[in-house]
Amino acid sequence: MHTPEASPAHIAEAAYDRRRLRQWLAGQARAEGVSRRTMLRLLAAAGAAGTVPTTLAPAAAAATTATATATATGTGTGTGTGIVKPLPEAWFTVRGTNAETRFAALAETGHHTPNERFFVRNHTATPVLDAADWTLTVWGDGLTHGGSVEFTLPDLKRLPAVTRTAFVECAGNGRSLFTTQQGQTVSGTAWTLGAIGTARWRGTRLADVLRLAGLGPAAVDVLPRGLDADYVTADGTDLGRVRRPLPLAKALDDVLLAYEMNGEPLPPDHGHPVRVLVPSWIGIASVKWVGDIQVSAQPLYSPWNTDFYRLFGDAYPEGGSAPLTRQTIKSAWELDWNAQLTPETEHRLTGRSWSGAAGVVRVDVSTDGGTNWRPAQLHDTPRRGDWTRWSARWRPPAPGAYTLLARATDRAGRTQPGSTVHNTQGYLFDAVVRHPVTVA
Ligand SMILES: Nc1nc2c(c(=O)[nH]1)N[C@H]1C(S)=C(S)[C@@H](COP(=O)(O)O)O[C@H]1N2
Ligand SMILES: [Mo]
Repeated sequence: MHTPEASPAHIAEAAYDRRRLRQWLAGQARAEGVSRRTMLRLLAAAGAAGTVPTTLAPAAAAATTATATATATGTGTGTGTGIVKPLPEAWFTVRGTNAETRFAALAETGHHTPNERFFVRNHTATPVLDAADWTLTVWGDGLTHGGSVEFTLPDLKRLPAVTRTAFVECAGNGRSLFTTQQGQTVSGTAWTLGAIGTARWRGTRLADVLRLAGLGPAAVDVLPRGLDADYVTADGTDLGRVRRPLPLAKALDDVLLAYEMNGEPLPPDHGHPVRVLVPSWIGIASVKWVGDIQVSAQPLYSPWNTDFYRLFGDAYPEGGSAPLTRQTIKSAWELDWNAQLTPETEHRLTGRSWSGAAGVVRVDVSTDGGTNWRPAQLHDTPRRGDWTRWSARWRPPAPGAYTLLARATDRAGRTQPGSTVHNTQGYLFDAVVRHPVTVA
């Protein structure tokens, strides 16, 4: 992480990853059928181009114990996105297989993002799964018996249910600002700030499921995997199904197997019937359409924590940073880019700020390009893994072009900086955004 944090949990995460990397370099860790030599080369190459070598082996045959009963039949809404729900222009900007929520469309919503307006990030296409056929297989040598255990949806629902509000935010949210605001080149989906949504999730604690499955003392990693189709890169490399290891410490802490979103069964695009929900962490950790979870006594790797979702670039080690975990801190105005406002009228401008480390306790705004600042009024109780709504009154003095800025501070003392250190894949943009508006 380029923003150091001093919290015990973060130190544990960082130490964990260093140990895992050492074990793996020493040949003691598995990487799902990908040879150590290939992985070493991957680590070295990823920094340079952010591309994936064509020799990367497909996911290992460990999948035999998984129930891949589903087929990726997501045909989309005729837009070719592979997304099932309607994507009205007033709410979304379509970016390939993804749909970004327009922040202006959140002005009319409450604390929680309605499912219909929640952003979608799909590596391939939404698979339409039948909850009645769905099973979750928990397997691996981190279980005391070393075998596999299956759970149906009714099995999960018989366990104690937990409800919590949490945002899901893509690690690349704000990526296009590296280019438009800092003049830098980055690769990946050109999100503005709308690759985030906050929902009330209901589900089963992953910890409860792991314990029931026979979690053993040797387990260190769990690897949830989606039932969507294999992800094939632009150059034709099949990386297998979306999967990303989670350290056991996080898996046992606050992770949910969510089956409800804002009081409804999970919609197809958001992981129906069950997704992993990893509060405060980057979106990729929250694997949708989860079909199996490997529990391993050895550290695990997948392309989603080796060549993706690390920070590469001049400011980072050659092999990249440690795999990204927590989200960074951001703010967004609930206004379109270049929104038009009337002069000499008092406007109530609104926005939201959030941080992966702690609740946002303060937001300062500027309506004159950053010369003068004043505190915004906060409208939510600050909570970690959640956003805080705010508002500020502004009476534009005269017609013209203005730049609005909002700068959040969280309870852990983190404040948005003036610029973000560049990384090639454009992750974790946290700088104060310069939002242009026109007064006319
Ligand atoms: N199975 C699966 N899970 C996935 C993904 C995916 O493509 N397939 N995308 C991930 C990424 S990169 C993000 S940011 C979040 C997005 O969640 P949402 O589409 O519900 O907003 O899901 C994550 N989980
Ligand atoms: Mo993401």
